[in-house]
Amino acid sequence: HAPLPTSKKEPIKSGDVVQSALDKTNSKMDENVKDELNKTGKKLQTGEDSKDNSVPARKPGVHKVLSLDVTLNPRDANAVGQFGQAALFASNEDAEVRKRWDEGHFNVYLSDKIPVDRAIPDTRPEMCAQNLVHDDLPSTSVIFCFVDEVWSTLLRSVHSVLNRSPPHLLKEIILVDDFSTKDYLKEPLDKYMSQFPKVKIIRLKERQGLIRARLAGAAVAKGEVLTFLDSHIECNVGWLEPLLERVYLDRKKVPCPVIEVISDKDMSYMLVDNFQRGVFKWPLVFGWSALPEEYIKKHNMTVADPIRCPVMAGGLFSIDKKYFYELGAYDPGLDVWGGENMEISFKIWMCGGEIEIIPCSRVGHIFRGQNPYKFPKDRQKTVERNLVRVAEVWLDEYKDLFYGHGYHHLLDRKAIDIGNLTEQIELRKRLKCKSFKWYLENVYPDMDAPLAKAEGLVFNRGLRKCLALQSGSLSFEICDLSKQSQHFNYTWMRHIRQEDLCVAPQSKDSGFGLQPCDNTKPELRWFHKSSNSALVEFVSHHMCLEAGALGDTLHLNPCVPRNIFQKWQFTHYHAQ
Ligand code: LR7
Ligand code: MN
Repeated sequence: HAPLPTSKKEPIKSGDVVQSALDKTNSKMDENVKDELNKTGKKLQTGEDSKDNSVPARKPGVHKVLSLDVTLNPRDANAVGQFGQAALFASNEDAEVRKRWDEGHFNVYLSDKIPVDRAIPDTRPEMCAQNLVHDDLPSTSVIFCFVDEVWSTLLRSVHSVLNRSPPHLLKEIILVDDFSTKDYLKEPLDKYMSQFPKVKIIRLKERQGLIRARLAGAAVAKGEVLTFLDSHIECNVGWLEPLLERVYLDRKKVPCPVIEVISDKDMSYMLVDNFQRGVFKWPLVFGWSALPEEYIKKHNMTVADPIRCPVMAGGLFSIDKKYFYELGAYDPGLDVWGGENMEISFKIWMCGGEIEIIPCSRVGHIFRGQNPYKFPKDRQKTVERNLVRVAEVWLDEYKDLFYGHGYHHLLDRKAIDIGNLTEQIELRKRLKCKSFKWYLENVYPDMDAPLAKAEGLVFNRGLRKCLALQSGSLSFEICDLSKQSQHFNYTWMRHIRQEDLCVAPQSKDSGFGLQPCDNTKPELRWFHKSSNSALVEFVSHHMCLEAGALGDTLHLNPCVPRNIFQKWQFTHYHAQ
């Protein structure tokens, strides 16, 4: 499930909140600011941006972000959870809390008690309220997809958009009902939303999953920009303009708000740490990571500057609608949940765009431990299948790292049907997207992505000689780094490989051979944990590669821990 960004988790004091929110309120356009700008020639944004010469510079914006928030003086200041504070419940309500938990896998009981238009603390960095944006920003369609979302959370999401977005920039709110089963999401929802002319509801006739549900929403959207949000969020003061401003400055920028944490337990709104960006680890697992201190210094970054992100979390972002379609939108072959954030992230970066987190735009999201809805098929298999589609289209030779981190079994295409990828591969060609190598070097250089687990000479400790591949067969030689014939890779497929040939156990008696490498053949794989350890045959699990004590022969023998003729060492190890 979605990982939490780090947070100091300081409780919010209501006095502070109201005061700071009021201090920052500034809903009138400020002509003086324009003059001031002209005088000082001050730039709108700093950081990475100033070094980007690919787009013609636009003149700076002229008005302060409209901090519209009709909830600042809430009608029910004493209500539970008001101002984003933790809502409490008495011990005798415990059973009720438990009972309703599974409806959303968070505290549904409390959510229902909190006003649907509660105030939340304005958590933006101080300078955000002073930032300038353009008058003629593009309008946006906000798209919420949902399946069996909790009533009060869905409403709070919609209200937060209505109450905290400048009306001229909010074209519409599109609710895409991904075939929910709950009755309250049918007529009652229609009826409730009919009071808001901007809210439209689309109902899917069968469960499509969030990816195709978003596509259905995008297909009817009329705004120039699409803004996707999860259906259990609260948009903060001034959240929208900073996102649209980025798209306005460059239509290939894909801005994401800072995602803050709404506690699943007490529904409190929690500030998260600054300078966090979206990254991934193998096998394509999303996570947060703080920008290194040196990077912040080197780029002179302030807490309000956009943060370039190798990948986005997935659920909350704005994108120019035309650009979204130029990119081929999402791969419609992705099912239900998962992987689409990787797909769109790689696609954006490799095909000429950029993903950024905009600290002046903040949206709270309820992070929860489990998906509260059913997966039509097995959850794990669904996500794995989505990831394989992404890996096969976008990762080039690096897809071995994906499979090599616990997903070897997905190489067996008889076991999983990944569907047709022709269109996705064609799209990548047509868009002339850059390689994954380029992406790693330019967008995510701190990612460790060695193409082999180990490489170099393969030294046998008992024989004190190295493996060599000479005229089509394996033998031992005095170790010599300068000889290519002694160089092997221990790959992520767990192959012992030289060029296209892999070390293969042929049979117990007839010695060893070589076979053309083939990722799908488990019999070509060897376990090798660390330097000076055994090479264990993958299929049998207890047979080890052993050098003949008298010379040039190789055998497959039962593993014996103390046998040094079964101990092997590569020159370099990349992964632990
Ligand atoms: O079949 C489905 N149909 C839907 O309409 C499944 C889900 N959905 C809806 C659902 O009701 C919700 O509004 O899609 C939205 C996202 O589903 P969640 O809230 O269960 O997802 P998540 O928050 O656990 O997961 C994150 O990763 C997902 C991967 O597919 C999506 O990209 C989510 O949008 C994404 N959420 C965020 O980025 C919020 C921050 C989380 C983090 C990190
Ligand atoms: Mn979510």
